Amino acid sequence: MSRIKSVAHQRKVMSAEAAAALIAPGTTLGLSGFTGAGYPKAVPLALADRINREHALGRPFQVKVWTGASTGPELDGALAKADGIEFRLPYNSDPIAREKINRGEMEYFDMHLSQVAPVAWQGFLGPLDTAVVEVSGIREDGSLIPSSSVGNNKTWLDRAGQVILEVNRWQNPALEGMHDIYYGTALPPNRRPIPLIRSDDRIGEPGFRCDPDRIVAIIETDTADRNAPFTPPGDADIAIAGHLVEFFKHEVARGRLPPSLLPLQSGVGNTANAVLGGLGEGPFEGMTAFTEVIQDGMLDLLESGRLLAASATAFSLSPDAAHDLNTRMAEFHDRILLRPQEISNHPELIRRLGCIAMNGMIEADIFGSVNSTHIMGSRIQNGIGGSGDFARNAYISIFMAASTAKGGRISTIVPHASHTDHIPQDVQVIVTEQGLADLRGLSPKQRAALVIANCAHPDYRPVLADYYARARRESYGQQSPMLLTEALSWHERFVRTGTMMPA
Ligand code: 0RQ
Repeated sequence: MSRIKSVAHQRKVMSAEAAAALIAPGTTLGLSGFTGAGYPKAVPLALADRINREHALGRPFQVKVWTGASTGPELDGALAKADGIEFRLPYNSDPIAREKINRGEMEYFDMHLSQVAPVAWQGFLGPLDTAVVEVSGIREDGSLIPSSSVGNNKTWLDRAGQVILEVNRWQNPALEGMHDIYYGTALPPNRRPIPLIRSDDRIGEPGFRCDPDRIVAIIETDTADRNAPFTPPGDADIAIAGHLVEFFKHEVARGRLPPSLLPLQSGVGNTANAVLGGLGEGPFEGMTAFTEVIQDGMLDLLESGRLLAASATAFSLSPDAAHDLNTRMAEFHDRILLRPQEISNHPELIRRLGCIAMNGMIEADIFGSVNSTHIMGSRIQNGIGGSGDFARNAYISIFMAASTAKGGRISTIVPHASHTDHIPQDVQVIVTEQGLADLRGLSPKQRAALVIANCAHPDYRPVLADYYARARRESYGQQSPMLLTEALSWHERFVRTGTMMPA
């Protein structure tokens, strides 16, 4: 049965190829999608085919791509492979697009996820020509039932000159009612407080409004989201989770956190998932989440009853968890809310609710600067995502990683970060499998001593201690002791020899 309940909308149904023909070279697309959930699955593929044909005829054809965050291979992968993306924002984890960016063949503007919608309204990025948005249905009144992610879709639908919709039958009909689309945002000087007091408050509408006159095409699809499987947590992940649970217990015991903790934000990846698993085994009850994505561990916590409710902008589930959720969506219907990312990641809300932010990192330096995005200072991995939105505004901002990468050839605790996304003022706790460093209230010298002692891998700890001891003697200044010629020598050594370890 068609998910399009409005007769006027049914008349706009066409093939993905016909819809792709409506997109002009050089224009800007606002596409749905957030970590492999709710991205359009037919039009980008048809557009990539069209771009390939144009390129074969020697005609240039590229577009500018704005999304919610990462998407799926049918979008970023296909368009990047066709050399079809001239410019991309705000977060990418597709390997083909990553390679193009790192070869200098694609421009990538990596920005805070909360700021994408406001920036689109400010207008300095130019006009948004076409929105391509996946929805799970169209109601009789023409309002749109969102899909498994909300992202920036409200803004794309409001701003774009023309709108192409993909109505995906694969999405569970029980998604209807789980979204909270807030229409109260505005640019200064007309901004007003967002009336959200608790993380699970409903402040908006269950669907998107969309002017039917701007809808130029509707495509019906039946295609699964791309759900990446989680590998079972490794020893390092389990150790990190254990250190964090101990830290939270300690904070509760001292009266610095309530027994139900504060609204949790958890990043993506295996470590974050293992931490959620660890919280499920800890003593905490009545928890809530105000976060960006709902991953497997979050569903387990909801199911156990320890997590009362979760607010996010997207699902980010393994295939097994997605299948499981699809069969039992109704059970979670009233306990999960999906919001626009300008609300799920809103700095003022994060600050006011007092979120506990837990995010992965590439590396941290001994003073607590964190690099979330760049390998050896110059190669992009993914992007800052929501980590900056949360880290700067959280009640406690935590970054975590195994103490080594690439089989021990890289130390993730270094003398000086090769790129900085989060300055020491925004990094309060660093955790590796070796231990946890609570850096709150410490000077740079106190931080360095603790990070080296608690977080560095034993193979690298003496080398780091030696560097720091010499910096204490020879540095130009002693507030943040540093040896300028050696600060990045570990990275330089890795690039030259394949390991950070001195010979
Ligand atoms: O490389 O893929 O070749 O194996 O980096 O690292 O250990 O698998 O960790 O998947 O948790 O990612 C920071 C990238 C960590 C992620 C980052 C190599 C490592 C591996 C991935 P391979 P792991 P994770 C909300 C919050 C920013 C966005 C964010 C991220 C690959 O967490 O993108 O926080 N964060 N969003 O081998 C060289 C090092 C390395 C290194 C790891 N020091 N040097 N390579 N690697 N450390 C969610 C969203 O915003 C959507």
